[in-house]
Amino acid sequence: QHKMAQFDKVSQKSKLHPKPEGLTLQYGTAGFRTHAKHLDHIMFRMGLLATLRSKKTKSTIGVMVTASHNPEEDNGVKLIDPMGEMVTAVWEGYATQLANAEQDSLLKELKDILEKEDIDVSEPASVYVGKDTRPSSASLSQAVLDGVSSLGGKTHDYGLVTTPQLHYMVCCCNTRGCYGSPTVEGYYQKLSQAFLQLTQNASNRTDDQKRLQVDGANGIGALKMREMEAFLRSELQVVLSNDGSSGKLNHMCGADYVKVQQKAPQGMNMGVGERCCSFDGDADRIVYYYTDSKGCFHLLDGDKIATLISTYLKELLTQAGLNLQIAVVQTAYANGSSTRYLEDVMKVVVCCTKTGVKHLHHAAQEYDIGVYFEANGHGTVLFSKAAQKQIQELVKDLNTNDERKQAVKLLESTINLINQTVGDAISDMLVIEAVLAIRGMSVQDWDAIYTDLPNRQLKVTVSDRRVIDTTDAERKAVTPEGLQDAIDSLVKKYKNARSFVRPSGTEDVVRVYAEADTQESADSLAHEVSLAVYRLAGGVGDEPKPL
Ligand code: G16
Repeated sequence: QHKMAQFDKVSQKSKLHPKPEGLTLQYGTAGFRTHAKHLDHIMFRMGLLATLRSKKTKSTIGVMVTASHNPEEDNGVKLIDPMGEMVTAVWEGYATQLANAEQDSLLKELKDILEKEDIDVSEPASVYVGKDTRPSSASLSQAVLDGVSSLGGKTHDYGLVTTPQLHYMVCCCNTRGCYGSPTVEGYYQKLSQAFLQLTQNASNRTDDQKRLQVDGANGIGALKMREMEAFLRSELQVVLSNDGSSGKLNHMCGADYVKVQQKAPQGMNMGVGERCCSFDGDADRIVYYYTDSKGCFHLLDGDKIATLISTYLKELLTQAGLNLQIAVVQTAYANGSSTRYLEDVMKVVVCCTKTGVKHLHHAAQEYDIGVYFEANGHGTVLFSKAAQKQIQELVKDLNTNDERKQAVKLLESTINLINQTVGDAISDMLVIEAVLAIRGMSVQDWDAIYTDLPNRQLKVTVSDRRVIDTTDAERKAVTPEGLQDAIDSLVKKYKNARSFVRPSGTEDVVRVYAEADTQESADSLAHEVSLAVYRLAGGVGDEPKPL
């Protein structure tokens, strides 16, 4: 009886969020993402799915309404599993199944998932919901809330939060507060305390050294940075630009723009040599940069961040006498110089996964300490339970005058500062600032650790990007026929060259990456490979032009 009433309610409510007939959407790199006008039914249905997932896991699940780095007109949804991770591949499949069911078969698909997963629909459910600052996010997050309540789930609407903040809340809730307190204030307190503890170990920094220019991408990260500032007690002096008061989200600013264009964002007044960083639209990515006295732009991307953090952690482990294995997880976009440095000089394990934090996160969980970063600045550090326990016990065991004590305490505070649930621009920024302060390094010292190979990223529009299939962590194209051979022979023309192509999972484009010994070569290789994609994979519009 109860079940029937529940299904009736879903059926009634779903009519308020109808699916346009024939529209099919694929679950991409980080969930569904497209123009906001196509997403109302998706949001309602992801509310349903999160409720089922919550009933199944008997835990709180998160739903974040955001399209992160995409243009303001787009939107999207990211689903968060109990410990703050992305949902599993099987549930991605269910997401696609529900998203694409025509209106009259929605209940059938819903019941199918209930049956396959042996879920009792009368179980309680709890879903946390958050949204970014896009104009469309308000009504779309309401659609999520409607979906949850139609299946009898409880919701907590966090309103405007960064994606990593919502991941943090979900993890706090499901660990019953062990990870922290599930409030925005709890997040600021946990991170700022750890940051202040770490920076106590830095000697006499000037105000200039404490100063950091932050480009907020005109998004949620800017709002949250403003809220957090007071907690940092001037140990970090943030100069915020693109704070959303006038400019458009991600337009000529933000981490993706800076990384792909390899230039400073608009709206930032950069002094020579000054340390600057950019967040993306939902503040889960960060890149650093500066311009030198010749006006030359220097980018410190996710690869440089991974190198800085893993060098610091490795040193602390040695000082603390701890035998824990560090690994760095990258993707095909990692600059060849970074991989060489990590393997040959630092001698850490390096592995390569497909694009998408869900893949990197998973790989990083295999090690005592897994540092994972995509070149675009998306990443974090994971400490295994056993590693955390060893560190915490050593802090207690060691005598105050034991010289290992300081290193172990630094490790402990670093664990508290890093958001282990997902890449987090604010948390990563604080870790980087603390590491630079403790080691007395300038952004230039950090940049000098290794020199990037010149590289270029381009986009090609094709009629159906699914014609490109890849293997070997996306480094080789399997289809269309002849494309990989064409790339191989183009790469041979250049020195220290490498190139690959892959369909994007967040935008309707094919991405092309090339690196080589000079910028001219990287640009020319990227262009030639783009032409090969255009010709062999059904390019639309004008042929790609040389840079
Ligand atoms: C998302 C994913 C990232 C991925 C990026 C680009 O980032 O979370 O892991 O690198 O998309 O993916 P693709 O090349 O498939 O379009 P974000 O920050 O937009 O959520």
